Amino acid sequence: MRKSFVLTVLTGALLLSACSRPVPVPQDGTELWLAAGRPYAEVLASVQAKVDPALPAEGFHIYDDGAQRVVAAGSEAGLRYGVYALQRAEVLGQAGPGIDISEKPYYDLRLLNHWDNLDDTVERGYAGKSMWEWTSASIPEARIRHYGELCASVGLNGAVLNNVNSNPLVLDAEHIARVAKIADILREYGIRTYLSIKWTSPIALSGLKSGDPLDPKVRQWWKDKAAEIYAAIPDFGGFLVKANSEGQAGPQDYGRTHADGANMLGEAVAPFGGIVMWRAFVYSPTSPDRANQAVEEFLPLDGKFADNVIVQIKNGPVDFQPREPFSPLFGQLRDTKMMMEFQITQEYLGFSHHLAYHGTTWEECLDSDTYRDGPGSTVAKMVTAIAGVANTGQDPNFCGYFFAQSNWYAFGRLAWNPELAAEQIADEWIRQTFLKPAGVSDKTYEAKFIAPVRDMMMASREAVVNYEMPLGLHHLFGGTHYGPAPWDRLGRPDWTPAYYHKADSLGIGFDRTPTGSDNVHQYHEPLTSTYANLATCPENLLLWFHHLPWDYKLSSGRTLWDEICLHYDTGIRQVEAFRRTWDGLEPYVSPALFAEAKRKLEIQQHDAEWWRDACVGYFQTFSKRPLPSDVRPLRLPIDSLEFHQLKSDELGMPVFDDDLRAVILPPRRMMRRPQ
Ligand code: GCV
Repeated sequence: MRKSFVLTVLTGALLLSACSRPVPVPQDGTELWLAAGRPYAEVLASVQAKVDPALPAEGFHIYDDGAQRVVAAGSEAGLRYGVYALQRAEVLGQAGPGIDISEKPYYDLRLLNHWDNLDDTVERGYAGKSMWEWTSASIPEARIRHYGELCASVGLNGAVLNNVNSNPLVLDAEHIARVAKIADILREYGIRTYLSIKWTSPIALSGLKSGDPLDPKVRQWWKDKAAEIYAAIPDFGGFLVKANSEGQAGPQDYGRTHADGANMLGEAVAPFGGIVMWRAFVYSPTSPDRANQAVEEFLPLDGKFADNVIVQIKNGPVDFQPREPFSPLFGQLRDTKMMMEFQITQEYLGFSHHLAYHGTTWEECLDSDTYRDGPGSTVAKMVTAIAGVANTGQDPNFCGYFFAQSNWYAFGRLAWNPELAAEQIADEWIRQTFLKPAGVSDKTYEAKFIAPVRDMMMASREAVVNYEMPLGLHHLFGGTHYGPAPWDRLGRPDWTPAYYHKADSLGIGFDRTPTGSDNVHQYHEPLTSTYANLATCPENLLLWFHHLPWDYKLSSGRTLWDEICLHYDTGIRQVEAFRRTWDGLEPYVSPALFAEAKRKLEIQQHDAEWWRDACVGYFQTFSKRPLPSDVRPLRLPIDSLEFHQLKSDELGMPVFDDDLRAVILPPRRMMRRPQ
């Protein structure tokens, strides 16, 4: 063969293989789910946009009038939602001729709650410091605009800017002026601004002697403060309040009720159309079951809240655990407006290190039937508004991990329409977030990239449940809420894992049946019986409701002990599978995103093993049983975990060594097991 021919053949072969191989498009995750669509302005310019007051205020109608595509909406905000809906439809391939999409939001209030502090730290934030940059001289306008676009694109219309553990200074003149500037930007995206207040603000800011909600001076102070805020921010949304909870003061300190407190604030903002979101996250250290407390405190107040007060309730009765049943309060209040509080930031699900898609978590909760008004009384129908604790920070990708962005997206989509399926939302998110590589057919991309990523996301939350706290176990966390500490039993009881798992030589689990705390009676029938009865209690909530012997037989025929071990091991195997899947996706995704998830998944596997070693190792000291033969042995002896602690940085993030292992610090005093 002549040399030139050989070269030609080789070059041709190389070119051919290059053409048939996908060429990933560079991207770094900073465009979030707006990456794949046409720019908003371009979509807007391509349609006839019109406001039609006959349509629902935030609703829209996208249709074709001959050759002209029209987006009609009840308001400017609705128009924005419609244009973003069209952008999404284009990416999803649903915007062909004859398009006809009419939508309006299910809930009027769709809010993010930012737990951002005035010193720029973020409580339970894992994406850097506060995105509002409270301590800087200027307002981070570009970031706020980007945030506004992202929120508007999924239909979110409110933001509480600061932490519920509020600093009274947020209500001083300087901060009100700053908040007004932020509100001016957010308003352009249809987002109303709200603030969390500290109950004792009148004392801290003006030297009043009391915070008693029935004291005329206190009432006047709040009225004046509301007037001051509304003078600066005419469309200010209102207040979010954490009172008499976790050391925060509240009306009970003055012998008054939550309703007295909420109504006083409600009265202050009512003339301006404002609202008060009063959190039901309350629990006293002396109660026999923290899960009972919200109902115990709030049921007697049903019907006593003012019209502009909404009680904001966390999805579960304890605290954003990887799995909880829905809070029974959703089924108990009848004459009080209720609002959902989900947690988007992954306080208990591996921070921004673990892949844990929450679409499935929230779908499970929203679809749960409370039976309050008979069958079909889903949680979604019981609430009239919805909030999510944000996972945003100054990180260029906002969330610290591009997979964590999917939870912000999913929250927005479910807030718009709680009937959407988690799987559909994951699918939409993938198609909008990742840029399809060149050289790949739609069919191949679908089969080789979209489907595997979607499957990973859909399985991810259950994987976390498996390796952190399966079968209804909950709150097995150490101090930072990142890693396991099932042995921890010092300090306030209901802040320790031992209070929740109650492991002893006989068994494990929290008895919430009538022989225990009787939490089951806070649910309506048939749930009371379903949960109380071992034959019908869902196995994924078994140890939430029951204390059971180690040799209790589950539906698999295995003992409880063996199933616990198996679930932890399964969780690790699931993460191993995610890693294999992700490694196979390298040809389809940008090098930056590929590397990011590769590293995070490695951390996730290490952490999953750490959880297994800690929990199985610790519970084994009670069960005194061997690991089942099909479960892999533990790697770390329990003593090396139990008497050490995790090193974390100033944001509470764990510190990893070069091998991506969490750095474990030398022994500390507190975690001794009682003899
Ligand atoms: C903002 C949990 C979290 C706290 C949080 C609290 C709340 O206890 O760990 O960081 O405080 O919930 O929701 O008020």
